[in-house]
Amino acid sequence: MAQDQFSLRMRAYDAWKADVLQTLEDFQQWLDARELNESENDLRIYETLEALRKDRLTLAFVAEFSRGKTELINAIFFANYGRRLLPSEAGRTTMCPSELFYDRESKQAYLRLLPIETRREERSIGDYKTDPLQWVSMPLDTDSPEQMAEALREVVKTKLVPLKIARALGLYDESQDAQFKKTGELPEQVEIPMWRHALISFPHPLLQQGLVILDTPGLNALGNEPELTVNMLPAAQAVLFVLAADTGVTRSDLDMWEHHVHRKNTSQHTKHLAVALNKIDTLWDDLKDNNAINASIESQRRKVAELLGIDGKQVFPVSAQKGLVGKVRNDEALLERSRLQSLEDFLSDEVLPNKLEVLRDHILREVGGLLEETYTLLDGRLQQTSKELENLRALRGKNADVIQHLMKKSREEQATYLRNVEGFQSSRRVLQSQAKTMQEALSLDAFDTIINKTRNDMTGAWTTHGLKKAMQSFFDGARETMDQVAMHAEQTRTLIRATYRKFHEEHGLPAVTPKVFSVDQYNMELHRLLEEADAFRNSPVTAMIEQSLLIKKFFVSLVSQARSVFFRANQEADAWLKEVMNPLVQQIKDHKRVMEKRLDTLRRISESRDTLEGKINELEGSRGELRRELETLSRLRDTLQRPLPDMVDETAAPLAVAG
Ligand SMILES: Nc1nc2c(ncn2[C@@H]2O[C@H](COP(=O)(O)OP(=O)(O)OP(=O)(O)O)[C@@H](O)[C@H]2O)c(=O)[nH]1
Ligand SMILES: [Mg+2]
Repeated sequence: MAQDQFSLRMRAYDAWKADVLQTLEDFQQWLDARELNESENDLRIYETLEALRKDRLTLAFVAEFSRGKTELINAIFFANYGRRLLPSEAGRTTMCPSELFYDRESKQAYLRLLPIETRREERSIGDYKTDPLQWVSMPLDTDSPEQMAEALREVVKTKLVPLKIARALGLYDESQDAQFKKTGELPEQVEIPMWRHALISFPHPLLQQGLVILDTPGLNALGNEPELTVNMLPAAQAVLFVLAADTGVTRSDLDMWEHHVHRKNTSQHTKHLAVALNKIDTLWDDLKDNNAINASIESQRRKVAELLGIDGKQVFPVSAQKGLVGKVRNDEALLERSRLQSLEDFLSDEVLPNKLEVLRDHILREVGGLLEETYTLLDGRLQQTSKELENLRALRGKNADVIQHLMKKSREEQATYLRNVEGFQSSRRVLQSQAKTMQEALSLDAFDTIINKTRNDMTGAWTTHGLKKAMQSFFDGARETMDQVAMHAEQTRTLIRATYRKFHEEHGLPAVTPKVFSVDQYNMELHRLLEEADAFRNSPVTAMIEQSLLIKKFFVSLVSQARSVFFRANQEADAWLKEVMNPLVQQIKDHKRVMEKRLDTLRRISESRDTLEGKINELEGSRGELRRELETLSRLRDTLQRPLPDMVDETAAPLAVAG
């Protein structure tokens, strides 16, 4: 059945992750056992392992109200419950954003609800997530779809509150109230959502494998809760925008698409955007033949693509409702007619493999270099050992003079080397002061200074123009900092490069290209936030009169996002500075030891010629050992770089990727 395809691939993806996880753990142990593990490396591997464990695939459903988001989610993912799991019958409007996922930390499946009143606080939803006590929690009984469906009805609940309260929460605005426009009378009571956000955790296999589904409410929620557009949607791997065939593309659909969903010029390399043209069953007509019906569906698809300015391939005509019924009743013909499969194929053929690639790139970026460095180091040791062995073999049958001469030469080499190491120590000090400048520029203190300045600019300047100026100056400040950091990083790298080259050329240490630290990614993220800010300024919601609360909210989520960009840049710079010299330091230590050992060997041979054969045997032994270690390391490297599991062949056992 159609759903199995996505599940199957999700399982293959999960198996791949488990395999990589195991490999990394092996690598970590391997390093530990050989005392090759610097604490920074340890941390890096640990963080990569954590990132793998926490990896999630988020799909967000966005649309105007009543287009069928919730029904689509029910049909694609939860048809196996044999009923509508999430409330999506007529008149059941989703009132708060709902995240469906699996919380490994909790033994009990749950529904957690954040009271709407928290909108008054200056805390982000992300922040509330770390504080379960602020949520109203209800257990979900996974053995009873009825109990679950019943509990999940909470997300459609509303309540009546006095006008003043609705205003204070930023949930009433007369310019949006049709009733007020008609009668000129303000309501006494206003209907508002009961909850601000819902977290739904239960052990569904897909969710257990890391799928997260974000269902959003259609009614103005994107404008009301800036955190959704600033943080949550950009973090999703795929956003599914839903339209309905019976309403076509309305003005408000277009507004939402332009202001919140479709961003031109934004880097969307990790993100997919697809449009579901839902409710095609309303075009089914018993009096028309199939060809005519298909032609009208095709023509709608083309029109939608044109209006939204996207490729027709990104538009998927479907019927969520018939798809759900088809699956529940095992009615293959109906399911096929619903065309749900093509949308599911898109998720499993495009979104999922792309996610895997992104994750693999991340892993290789984090620990791939470490593996290479370790390999280079051991390979360097192997070369040294072979050379040493050759030298010793050449000593067979040589007289005492030759050995004396060799000792003298070795001592001289050692002295030059030690002088260079001293030079190295002083360039290390230069490096440290460079590093300090870099870290200061990226510190959160520096960030807060930029923010405070902007905050002052913004106080009282709640006009669109004032807002534009303040935001522009904030982003200019942030960009300037990043540029400075980039400059320092490049200077630092040049210095390190020169040092590496010196040791390579003068002492034959293996050539290493030092790691690069780039701020490009962070600049890109800041740029995206700036675009987000522009879109927000230009959106119809911002034109509302009562906007200061909203702007404050927007600012809070924008700042928290930018702050996290700075924080990550800071952490990466920090880790980079700690690590970038490690391979060289390690090699210098290694080389020093090799030289000492050589002198020692020569001394012993000069005292007793019997030692020579013993030493040769010893070196042969360690050469064999090194070769074996390099093989192990290659195997680990191969696992990390192994081609993506073949997801095309449906008949292949999905778990075979581990072998
Ligand atoms: N005919 C038809 N009706 C559908 C289809 N999908 C959903 N509906 C109906 O459309 C209405 C809205 O569906 P929902 O899934 O609640 O829509 P939503 O986009 O989640 O709406 P909000 O939660 O209000 O934002 C319900 O009455 C559904 O039964 C479909 O494929 N065909
Ligand atoms: Mg809904």
